Amino acid sequence: MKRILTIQDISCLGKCSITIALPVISALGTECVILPTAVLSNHTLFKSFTCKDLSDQIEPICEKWADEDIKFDGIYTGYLGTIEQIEMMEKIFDTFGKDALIFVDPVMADNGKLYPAFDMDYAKKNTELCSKADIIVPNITEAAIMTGMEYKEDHDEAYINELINRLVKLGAKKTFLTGVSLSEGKTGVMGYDRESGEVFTYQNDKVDAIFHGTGDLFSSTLIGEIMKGKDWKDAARIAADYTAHTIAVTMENPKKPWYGVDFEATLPYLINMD
Ligand code: PXL
Repeated sequence: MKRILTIQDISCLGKCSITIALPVISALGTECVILPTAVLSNHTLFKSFTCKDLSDQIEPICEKWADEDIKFDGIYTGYLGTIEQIEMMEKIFDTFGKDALIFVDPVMADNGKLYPAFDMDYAKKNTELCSKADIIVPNITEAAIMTGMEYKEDHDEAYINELINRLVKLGAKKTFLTGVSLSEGKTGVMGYDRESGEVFTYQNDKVDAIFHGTGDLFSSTLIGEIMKGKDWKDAARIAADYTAHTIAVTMENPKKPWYGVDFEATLPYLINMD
């Protein structure tokens, strides 16, 4: 069985980061080892939150795994709390990343804004982490911040191409840009493979609502499908379809929570997707 290490926070309430990565990656048949960077009462889009930083646990935990000679097929980083934690990822990549796919989702912003806990110094460090990855998965806001471009909610092909060109220069082998809307009523993902120069675009119907945790759902599905052996484009198509389907199912739930999507209801659908 393949084994992934995912490094991100535990938001006890809120359906994001580890509470999405663990069930989704497990459901796709890969062992998901977790390294929690912090424990929060809930994600940072609630009106307030508690946060216990776990930075001092990262090194001792990794030492135990190194003693056990544990190997990973993939390392997936998501929301990281601080610049110091990003610096720790570089060491983890050196220790455990030699034969692992390094997958960095530079979670820090959405809808044109940085998340409340972050500033531009953090964003700069996150950009550096992306240059160490095999695969990066920014949304348009994160991509604009990382490349010094203006954020455009309404965008055209020229803007997206420029964003992708600049992201590719960061150095990752594959770049997936999410939240790309190239025609009326559609949204999806654009991918670029540095080795072949191939560009890939996949669009779904757009739902006019904002849901939290959908980026984490997309990334967890994408790496889960890649671990299953799916080609990068098929994996992205499945991740986009699964995310869109989960949003549609959530919309139909009159009692849906405002803070996340009903992915629990759609996991059986994901398992059978091809
Ligand atoms: O879904 C991204 C995410 C992950 N973790 C925490 C967050 C957010 C988004 O706001 O606050 C703690």
